[in-house]
Formats: sequence, structure tokens, C-alpha cells
Amino acid sequence: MNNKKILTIQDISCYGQCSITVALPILSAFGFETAILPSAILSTHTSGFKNFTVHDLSDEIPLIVNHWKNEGIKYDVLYSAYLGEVRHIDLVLNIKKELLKDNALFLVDPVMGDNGKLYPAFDMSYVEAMRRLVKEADIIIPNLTEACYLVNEEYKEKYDERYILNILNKLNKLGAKNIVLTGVSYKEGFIGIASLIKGEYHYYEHHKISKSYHGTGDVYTSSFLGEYLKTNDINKAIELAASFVVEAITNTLDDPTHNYGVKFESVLSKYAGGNK
Ligand code: PXL
Repeated sequence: MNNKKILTIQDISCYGQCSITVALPILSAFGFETAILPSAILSTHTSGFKNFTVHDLSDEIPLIVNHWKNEGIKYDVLYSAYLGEVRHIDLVLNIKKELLKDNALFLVDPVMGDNGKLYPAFDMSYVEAMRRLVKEADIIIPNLTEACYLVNEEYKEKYDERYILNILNKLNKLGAKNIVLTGVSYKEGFIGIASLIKGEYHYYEHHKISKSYHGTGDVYTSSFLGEYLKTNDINKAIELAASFVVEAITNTLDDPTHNYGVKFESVLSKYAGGNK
């Protein structure tokens, strides 16, 4: 029986299958009690939809944190992802100080961009602030775009292992203790995850599906966390999360009207067998 209590802080995109609407069902299916702290409420995610609405919750967060402090509520795991504003970074750092148990795990998915570009809400001041969060994390899960921004390296479409090792080492120098870098492809038709765990490099690859969808990073990180907490085996978690994302994408391909996220729900129980 694993009683770990998770707090995840990220936005609520009401429609679009990303962030909290993905993290919560996945972590629950893995069997973990998960509390949420929404950084903002958006009508949809910010890529692929125009004229989305945003309501920032920065003013509410300290009040919620204060209530939890007064109630003596503490967490075993803090998982931060898409936040939205520079000031959210300091709020997360404060939560890490105030609301975590001893030896708690701090997982940072530094969600900021994809395909070499930052998402519309972000600029270099956000990247700079994100470096402060990464420094405090036990595990970070950037994609290649986010990693390049974090360490000031050029984003390339084609590269070799030396390019990736340099980025992993620079992230490590930035203070990231363990790094799970997604979207790394060394050869045509394949893509995978390069990791630096306790200083040890690993690469896991699988077939690349040519179509990409929003929210797959959130499916990846949430299922990685569920499996890691369940088994304490980080390499197993890296691989299971990749298989889950591949199957969720495959499951979505035959529906051309569904292009905003992936249909992860119908394969969730296969990957998140519960936490007994
Ligand atoms: O899936 C990442 C994500 C989360 N939240 C919002 C986003 C995105 C990616 O575009 O826009 C609001």
C-alpha cells in the first residue's frame, strides 16, 4: 500500500485534454490521492485555439496555501507543470518550502514550448524564472525545445548523441538532479527519451508516429510519475509512459475531428493498473 499524497500545480484548460484535466484522472487511476492547485483557468489550451480566455489565480494561491498550512496539510510529492506567469514560479518555490513533508519529491515539467518555439504566453523572462524552479527539482521532464531554452542551446532538428549529452550535462550544471528529456530522435522513424539519472545516461527509443498532438507531454509526465511512485523504478516509468503516449496517439489517429489532444482515457486502465 502506497499512501503518497500528491499536489499538482498547473493550469486548468477547461477544454483540450491537457494539464490538470489529464494529470488528475491519470494519477487517480494509478491509485494516488492528488490535490490540485490551479495556476490559472483557461477556456482551452493556448496552442491550436484562438481567442482563448485566461483568468490568473495568483492572488488566490497564497490564500489556499495559507488555509492548508493552518489545517496542517502536507504533501509527499509536488508536481508542477504549465504555470503561466513569472510570479507563479515564486509561489511554487514557497509551496515547496511550506507544504512538503521531509524527503518529499519535487517533479518539474518545465512546460514552455515545443517544436523549437515558446508557447504564446511565454518570453525569456519566464525561461529565466523557470531555471530557478529546475534548480530545486529532484526530477525534471523537459522536451527538447524546453531543454534548449533552459540551457541556451540552439534547437536542432538533426543532431547526434554529443549534442544531447551536452544539453543533459548543462541541465545538470543548472542544478537539475535527474533529467528525463523527451522527444529525442537519433534516427529517422524513431523517437525516444534520453535521461541522466544519478549521473547515468540512458536512451530509450520507439517508433515515431508522424502526427503530433497537444497534451501528450502532460500524459507522459503524469503517467511517469504514477508509475515511478508505484514501482520506484525510474527506467520502468520512462518506458511505460512512452508506451502509454504511443497507444493514446494511435488511438486518436482514426478520428480526424479530434486534433486538440489525445484519447488517453480508453487505454488508461491498461497502463495504470492501480496502486494496491
Ligand atoms: O500541455 C501543455 C499545456 C498546458 N496548458 C496550456 C497550454 C499547453 C500547451 O500548449 O497551452 C494552457
